[in-house]
Amino acid sequence: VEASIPEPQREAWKKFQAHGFRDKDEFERDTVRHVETTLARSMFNCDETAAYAATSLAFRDRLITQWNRTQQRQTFSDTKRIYYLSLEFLMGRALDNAMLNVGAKAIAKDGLADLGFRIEDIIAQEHDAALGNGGLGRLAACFLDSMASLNFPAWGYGLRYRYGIFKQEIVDGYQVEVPDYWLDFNPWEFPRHDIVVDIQFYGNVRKYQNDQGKNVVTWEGGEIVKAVAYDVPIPGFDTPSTNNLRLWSSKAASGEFDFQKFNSGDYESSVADQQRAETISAVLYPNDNLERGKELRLKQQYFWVAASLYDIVRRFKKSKRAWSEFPEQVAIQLNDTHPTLAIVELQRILIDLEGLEWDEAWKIVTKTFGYTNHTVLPEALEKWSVPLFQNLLPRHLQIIYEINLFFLQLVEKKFPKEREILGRVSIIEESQPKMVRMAYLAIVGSHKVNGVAELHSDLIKTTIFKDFVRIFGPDKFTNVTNGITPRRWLHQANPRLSELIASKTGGIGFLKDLTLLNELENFADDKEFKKEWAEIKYANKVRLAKHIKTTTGVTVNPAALFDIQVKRIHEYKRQQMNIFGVIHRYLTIKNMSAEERKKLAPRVSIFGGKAAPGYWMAKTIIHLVNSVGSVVNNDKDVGDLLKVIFLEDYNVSKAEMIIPASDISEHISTAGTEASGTSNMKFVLNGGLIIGTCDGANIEITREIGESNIFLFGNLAEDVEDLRHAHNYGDHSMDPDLVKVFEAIKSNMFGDAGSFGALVGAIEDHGDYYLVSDDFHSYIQTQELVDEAYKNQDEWISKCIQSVARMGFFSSDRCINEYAESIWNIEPLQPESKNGLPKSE
Ligand code: NBG
Repeated sequence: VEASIPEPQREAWKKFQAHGFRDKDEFERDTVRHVETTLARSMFNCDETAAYAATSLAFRDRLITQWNRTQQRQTFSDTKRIYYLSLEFLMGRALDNAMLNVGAKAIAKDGLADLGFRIEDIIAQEHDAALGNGGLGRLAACFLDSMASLNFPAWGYGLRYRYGIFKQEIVDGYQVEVPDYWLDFNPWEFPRHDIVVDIQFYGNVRKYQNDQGKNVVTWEGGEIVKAVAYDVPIPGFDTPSTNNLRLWSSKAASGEFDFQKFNSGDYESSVADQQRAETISAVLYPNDNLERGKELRLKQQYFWVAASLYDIVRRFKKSKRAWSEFPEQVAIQLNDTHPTLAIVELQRILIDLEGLEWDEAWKIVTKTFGYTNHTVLPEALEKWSVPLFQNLLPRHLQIIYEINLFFLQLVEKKFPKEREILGRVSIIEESQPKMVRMAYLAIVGSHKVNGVAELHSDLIKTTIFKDFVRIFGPDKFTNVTNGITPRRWLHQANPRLSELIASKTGGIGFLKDLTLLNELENFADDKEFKKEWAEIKYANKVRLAKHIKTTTGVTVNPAALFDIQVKRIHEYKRQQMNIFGVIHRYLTIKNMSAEERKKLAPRVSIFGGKAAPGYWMAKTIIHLVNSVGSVVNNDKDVGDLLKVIFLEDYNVSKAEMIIPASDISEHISTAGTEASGTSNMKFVLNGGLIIGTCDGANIEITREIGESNIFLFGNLAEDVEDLRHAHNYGDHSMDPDLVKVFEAIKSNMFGDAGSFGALVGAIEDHGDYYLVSDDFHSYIQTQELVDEAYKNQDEWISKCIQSVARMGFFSSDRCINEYAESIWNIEPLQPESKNGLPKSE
């Protein structure tokens, strides 16, 4: 505001302010200009990469103007903002999304054609921004899209990893990890070299009385690292609102190497400081639903949280409001426990730096934060060792102890006769070494805690957080069922289906109000409509078949049933059960007469997903899938009846191609383990049916689309505990079909049985924790029902249409509106703002 241009001069600015592309001439002019000036190339050396770069820059220019205006609007209106803190943002590609959200894809398509390019080829040049592992990171990306599209004044805060999730290569059937250096050229970020925050680590705490006799605490010494802001514009769909994703990058505080050391010949160590600082934001930890307690990870967390809070507090302080108004201006959502330190950091800022009293500060803190839990798996719940904490963040540890003290006093008062509860709920676990339980800290420091699907939210209340429900009352705990953005996951991924839907629902309004899909119910039996529907599905399958051919060399028949399971590889997600089912199918086919084989529905079983590099069992599953594939796919007896494919390097952009091509997808986690799942929603929205367990959002999907449109099987969450108990103490009689599958594996049918020993052993000898044997029979039976149902294509397509019609609930727009109302207490800021700023086009 201080540097604003005086009124009389503003006309000159307005004349040249950038706006959306008026026509393709304007797009072409800008693109050519970027080729010739920004990229210093010409029409004689403009390849597709250069054309991608120039197109992106042309769009970026437009986005950044809107971004600026949105920020101005937010500053002037001075309303409450929501800050979404996530260690992962799995964004995927940006260009296609920007074109669609800005509404200029047609212009770009024509323009690029004039310049000699096909838009699809240009889009395909972009490297995915893969700053996340799986569902948690992609959810954050969908939320950003929805928050911008709904005009919420929202910021995302994350880390600018130099290496995103590794690229997966399959070599001789095994996963090999290759680093994902994605920043070679990234037109979507703006370095903000003027926004730099000093972040402190290690050092000592000093307590003393100042001249006024007040107790003062300072945190001194240690190491300083700089956090540099990089901004990524997030365009809303069909609105000029363009929000900001701010990613922090680490840099050495000195900025250059130590000349003294350099001159004395110690070149290496002069650079070492710099490198050590830069390591903080160097790499994304590649674990999904697993925590490993590495110091560098805690460093990442504090670095990011401290930089973000500094930024948020600075912005608040500009408004010159009283501190007590902080929660009326600021809502901070913690995406899982990774940013929990933000609670401690805000308390520290308020008491140590701003001089507030503890109670006053704590009231502000707890009103500000909300915490989303994304898992009940014990191995994924974050804990940090107290000695590690003490060394890295001594002041924060003190504050945590204080928070815990007050909290335990409250608990004691409430339940004076229950001594054991104190140990159970203490933020500090009395183990060797002691550990800080981050989820407990997050609960104590937030005003709302939510799960991500109904079953999951019920489970956290009755299991891992049971005591906390008694302490704080049930109202603190709530559910917000996950959602997905229909812009990327329908319109962008499946343009023909989107167009067909638009033709029957009165235009593309359904992309902003997904419940309008309801209209499709009227066409579930419409012959002409169904024909077009089937053609689109077939074309999507042909596209995937081509990809399979070029990447694996295997020919698959697009008329076969495409059965897809793509997600992170994890025992709880049970890809092992899927591949055992495939082996069972293979054995069955081998035993059939030619007559019987004719009656069988041909199937392509498609797998995809990364295993965490240190997760041996998951890697073994990948190896088994590939080994089964190389036997089955080369068996002349089987031919088209069964093909087994492992798709390499599953990521967001591949998901956009894979999901629209599915007939049936698998969401078959052990009941009670998958918090929500979000790809289940994407598959149904794209006209595929699902086979799944009564887990996560499958349950709500069933409620919405109807039991007859989903293939459910398996034990229920409420029975899991008893079954596990029986395995360990009673008998564990194996399913006979599964026994046959194991016999085949042990006969070396798929190569050396020894390499799959652990996989089989986990089920046969080690308690079958994920209940594969218990669910196997109903899984196989249900797959047979799928076969039967698929044979009646007419009915199948009706089921698909009906399902899509009923998926409106699963838009991330609905989800964000629920957060806004029940947790954030925040209103959208319409672009037609009351403050007299020009309404952007
Ligand atoms: C994951 C769950 C998924 C859920 C996503 C998004 C973690 C810790 N949790 O089921 O496993 O869909 O979060 O909520 O990654």
